[in-house]
Amino acid sequence: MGTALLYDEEMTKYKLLWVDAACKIEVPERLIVSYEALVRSGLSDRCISIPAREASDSEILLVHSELYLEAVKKTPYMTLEDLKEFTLQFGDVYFHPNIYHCAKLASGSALQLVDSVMTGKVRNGIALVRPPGHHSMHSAANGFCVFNNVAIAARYAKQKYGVKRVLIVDWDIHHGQGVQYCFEDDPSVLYFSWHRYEHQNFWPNLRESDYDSVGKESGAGFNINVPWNNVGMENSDYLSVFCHVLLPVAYEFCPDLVLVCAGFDSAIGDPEGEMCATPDIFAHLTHLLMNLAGGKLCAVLEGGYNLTSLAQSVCQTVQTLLGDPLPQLANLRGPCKSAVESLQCARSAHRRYWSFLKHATDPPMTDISTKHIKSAMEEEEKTEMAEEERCTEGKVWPEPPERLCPPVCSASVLPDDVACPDGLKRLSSSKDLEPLLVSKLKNRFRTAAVDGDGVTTFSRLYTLIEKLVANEIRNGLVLVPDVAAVMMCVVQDLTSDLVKRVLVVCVGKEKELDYVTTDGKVLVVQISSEDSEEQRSKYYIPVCLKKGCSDTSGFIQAVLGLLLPLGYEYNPDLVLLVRMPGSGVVDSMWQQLIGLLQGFAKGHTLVLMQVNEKACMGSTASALLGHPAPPLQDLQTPFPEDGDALERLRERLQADWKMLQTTS
Ligand code: Q9C
Ligand code: ZN
Repeated sequence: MGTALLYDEEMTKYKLLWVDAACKIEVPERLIVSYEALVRSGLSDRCISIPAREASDSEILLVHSELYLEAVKKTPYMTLEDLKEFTLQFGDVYFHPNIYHCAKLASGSALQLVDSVMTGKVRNGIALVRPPGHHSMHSAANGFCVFNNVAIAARYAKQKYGVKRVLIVDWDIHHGQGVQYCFEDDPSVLYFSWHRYEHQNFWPNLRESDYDSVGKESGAGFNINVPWNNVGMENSDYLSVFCHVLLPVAYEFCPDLVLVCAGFDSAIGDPEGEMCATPDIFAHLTHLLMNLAGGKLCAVLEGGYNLTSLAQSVCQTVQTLLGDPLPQLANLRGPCKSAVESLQCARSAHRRYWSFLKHATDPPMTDISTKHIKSAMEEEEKTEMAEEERCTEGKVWPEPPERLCPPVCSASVLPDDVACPDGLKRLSSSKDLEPLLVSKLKNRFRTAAVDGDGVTTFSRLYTLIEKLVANEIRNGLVLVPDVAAVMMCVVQDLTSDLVKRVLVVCVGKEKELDYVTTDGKVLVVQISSEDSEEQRSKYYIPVCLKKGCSDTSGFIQAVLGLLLPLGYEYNPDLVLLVRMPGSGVVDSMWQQLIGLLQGFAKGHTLVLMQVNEKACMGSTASALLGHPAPPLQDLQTPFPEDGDALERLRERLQADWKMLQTTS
């Protein structure tokens, strides 16, 4: 199952034919550099190339009016003067004799991509298209857009494949008002958009782009706007909104298909967005969506006007779709004040519709009332200040680091009588451990946790860890007789010399866990039904759920709202995932967890399981090999006390962990 790439040079063959300051940034080179970067990096060769096609009239009419389609149809025969005049009835868009042809190809490319994904020809894919789509409306072109490629694709997927729920994630820096209008009253399509807003001072200056446009009638709750009221937003701001707004709702919604309005004008260096998120953020945004809908994700290009950051961002997105390890994001500082305000307002506006946001706290009254358009002067001052504070002029940023795939994806350390799951490489030989380490381990052990000669498992395990650190193996699965004891050894003896920061995720009860954490070399997050004792270190975070790990709703809430932001801020070099015997975690949740944790430590995850839990080896192996997790279906409303407890825990930890901040 691969990744589809749609591209047709024909879509580079239209351009602005007159002078228009607003439109001059939408150039054919946008597509050329994006594609060339994919070719140069070898990524395009790894994709499955799918031909574009023209969308048919009836497909375009799924979203647009006949009158509008007929009008656009005439543009290829217009004179320059006619084109100019035709253009005048719309906002920030231009026409060209070949744009109708390209617009049909752009929409048709999105449909070809949906076909490839829905028929199982590929797992996911991207369509590099021009013109973009998300601003175009029922009867109007707008913002460089002619036909609404993604909106058409959503209706098409519903009609042709009986898809029940479509999630549209619009990470372009402009509000896709065309998409919002299209699905405003439709609960089968959940539209999420973040966008530069500046209290309505930024284009398209619409009142309805604010956080309080939540959808209408039966579609109420299915439109999510997160307005950015400042420029200069960074990686932390984007990730915070994903963890605390989009993902909880997306998981509760449980889409059958994810469409991305993949605009890269939200990246650093873009003249429109003026944001400061780096191109590697798109690797993480993509990754965070790849376990929804069983991995069925279609990205369709929208904006992106800095050719350098556009090309880099496209490559990051495609490389993630292909399953390569994620880049580490260092120094996440937590969201800025303005971003916290925005995400708090969005959470608050949606808490009545989504049980996963039910316990969100209301913003102070000053934030909740929509601010009016400020005077031009006041606004200018504010913008200048914000820019000075955060990202300074002359935007330069380093090229994203290379994302090297280890020669082995997944390895295992198993007792000799246990068969190795398909696709995993069994580690059977290993070099001898240092005598000092052996005596340490022997001291640690009073139990029969070690096999025959006492150290074979440990020497294999040590070899595995060395190979993870050396990037020779991406991840590993380890079966031992006593997970609790081995976890202790891994943390205290086997990783201490090799790894700077270990994130330990403990699924289920283990009482003696707290003493492994002292100096920040280890961060322990434990999810169980065990009521947490009072002593709390910044680096030991027990999460208590009423029904423990068997309650998938509470569990996924804890993962999205706590574990992910903590992991991003901590930025581990190794993730140790420990499955306590009898934790009760269900298979699909376990796979989701493994999938999401792959975003940390360049995918270096070590899964520790008890020998008597062989039954879940297959699903563990599948997740480690990068197969998408099955969707979490029919999630119940979380227990109110769990939602409450998570919210309180997050509030308490906010002082130490800035990425947990959801309130100002
Ligand atoms: N500086 C897309 O990114 N011009 N369209 C705004 C304010 C319109 C953007 C002028 C920008 C349209 C797909
Ligand atoms: Zn845009």
